[in-house]
Amino acid sequence: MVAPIRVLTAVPICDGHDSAINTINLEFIRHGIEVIYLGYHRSVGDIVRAAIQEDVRAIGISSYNGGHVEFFAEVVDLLRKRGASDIKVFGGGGGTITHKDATKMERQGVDQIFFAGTSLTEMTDYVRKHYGKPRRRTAAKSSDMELARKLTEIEEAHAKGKRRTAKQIRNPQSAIRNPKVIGFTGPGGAGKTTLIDELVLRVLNRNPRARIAILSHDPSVVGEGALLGDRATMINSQNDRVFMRSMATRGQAGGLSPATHDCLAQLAQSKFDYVIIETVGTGQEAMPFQENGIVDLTVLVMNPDYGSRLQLQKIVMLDLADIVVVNKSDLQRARTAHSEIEQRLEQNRRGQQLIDTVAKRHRDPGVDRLFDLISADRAR
Ligand code: B12
Repeated sequence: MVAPIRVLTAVPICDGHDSAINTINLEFIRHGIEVIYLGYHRSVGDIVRAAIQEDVRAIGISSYNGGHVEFFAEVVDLLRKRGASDIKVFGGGGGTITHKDATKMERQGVDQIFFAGTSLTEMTDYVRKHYGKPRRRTAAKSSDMELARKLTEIEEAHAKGKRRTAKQIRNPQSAIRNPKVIGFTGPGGAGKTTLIDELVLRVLNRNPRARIAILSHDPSVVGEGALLGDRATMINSQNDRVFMRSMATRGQAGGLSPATHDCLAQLAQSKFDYVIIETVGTGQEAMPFQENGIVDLTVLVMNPDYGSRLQLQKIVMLDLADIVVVNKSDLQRARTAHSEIEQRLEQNRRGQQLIDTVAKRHRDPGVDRLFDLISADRAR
């Protein structure tokens, strides 16, 4: 088995035209490509940082609001400055990018511009042909790049059926666990990513030297391509003190990837204060952090709209989580949800914490409380 091609896609700053890239992302993932989607209104710095951390083969930019000649050139330039010229740049923007512009952009180092009328198949074939072969690497120029490449090695080793890379990663139990590892899980749409992003902001603000790693998971489409879209929701995590890696489940059920443990072991040996793992949106039976010692603390994030009280009896993570969060607690059903979940947790007699949050709200007191709980044992 060969690991899927990974590309990053994004729309430039001051540009909200995301319809084209959404269509293209979907076509790519259907053809076995893993797409890390950064969203729209993204700066050159955010795009290049994400591309390096995700160790992608190429960056696909969709640009409609003008300024494309300069914007694409700045991306190519910053990649070069950061020693990441092995990451290629391509893109399109319908009729807003003229053939004359494209010629100039290609001279400036852009691989290819696609014009109006190009079929989705042509674009997919291009990516497979040009970004599917092994690449030549130069020495890593930053700690982010070095770490990103190690994570790629781990994922590639797993794709070939090997659990460990030649570099002999220690397993999570024996690794020196400096960072606090926190696992976030819960159903899709509960607001896990937004909540994590708000917690990241609090960590960054409280400690000006703190560094955080995030391992974020999204499902692979029948074991092949995947849309890794959590970065598109992140605002505060677009920061040089945050190392984020998006992982596809690559055919494994349960919320994590086959390579998660080894990647976590690698991160545990790097200099982070916190490592946050976010699972895919999970179902009632999921126990993603059951394997011994994988996390220090588990947080189950729930949406108040889980259905009837009976549904709660079936959610296994309600027995296992250290903290249960009812996010979107501004919704009408939230008070009922809080008391139903509270009663359910009381039956466990484990002293589990229950917190209400509105993660989308800035300075939410519930998120502050959650932050105090998870950072209680960390230096201020
Ligand atoms: C749909 C659309 C909108 C929608 C956007 C919806 C959305 N969420 O994306 C809405 C109505 C919201 C909108 C708003 C605006 N729009 Co508008 N919009 C368009 C429109 C009609 C189509 C663009 C599109 O999605 N095409 C579909 C894609 C799939 O096809 P394509 O463009 O031919 O692209 C091909 C290739 O280039 C390639 N491709 C494209 N991107 C990428 C990326 C990669 C990685 C790859 C591999 C390939 C690739 O894929 C296609 C293959 O055939 C264009 C006009 C036009 N006909 O192009 C104007 C257009 C882009 N908009 C324009 C403008 C001015 C605006 C507004 C500023 C209008 C206003 N005054 O409010 C706002 C700004 C929005 C914002 N926040 O940025 C102008 C831009 C002018 C310019 N740059 O000089 C255009 C050109 C219309 C015009 N003629 O004036 N817009």
